[in-house]
Amino acid sequence: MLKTKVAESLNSQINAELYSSCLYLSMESYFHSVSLSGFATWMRVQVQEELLHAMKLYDFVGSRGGRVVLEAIAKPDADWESPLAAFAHVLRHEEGITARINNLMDIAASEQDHATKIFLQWFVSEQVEEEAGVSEILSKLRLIRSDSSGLFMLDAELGKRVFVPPAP
Ligand code: OFO
Repeated sequence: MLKTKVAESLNSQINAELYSSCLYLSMESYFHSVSLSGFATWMRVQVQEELLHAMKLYDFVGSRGGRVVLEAIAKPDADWESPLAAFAHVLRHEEGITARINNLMDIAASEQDHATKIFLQWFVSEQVEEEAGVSEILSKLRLIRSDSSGLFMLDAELGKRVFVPPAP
């Protein structure tokens, strides 16, 4: 059975992951509005990944006899001044999510909840990957600056991203 403090923290993380999916869905629409369909595809995959993160947490809470209590999801931004500004936002956001996961891990450790610690290990590794992937795109956008051919090449590259559901 989950202790109250751990259950509340996991519930709060479900909300954070659902917010992430809304933020990236909003970014998908922004990228469509500036005719960068490859960036939009990348964001759609990101939306699917965030929903998967939320559902992983949801299922874990249920499997430990906890109760999921959903909260309102904050309204995400709708506009960014450039693709660079959008991806800088993504990196800031993911760094915040990493801090939340680390905090969750600290709570699980202080409550001596070993099962939750093992479960959260997947999220710790996932955040390393997320930050690395976003940092790479951000570096490319900084190199490209206002070179539109570079931007279109990156758009084509990002458009190849596909959602790979994890093995059951
Ligand atoms: Fe769920 O990792 Fe991004 O937010």
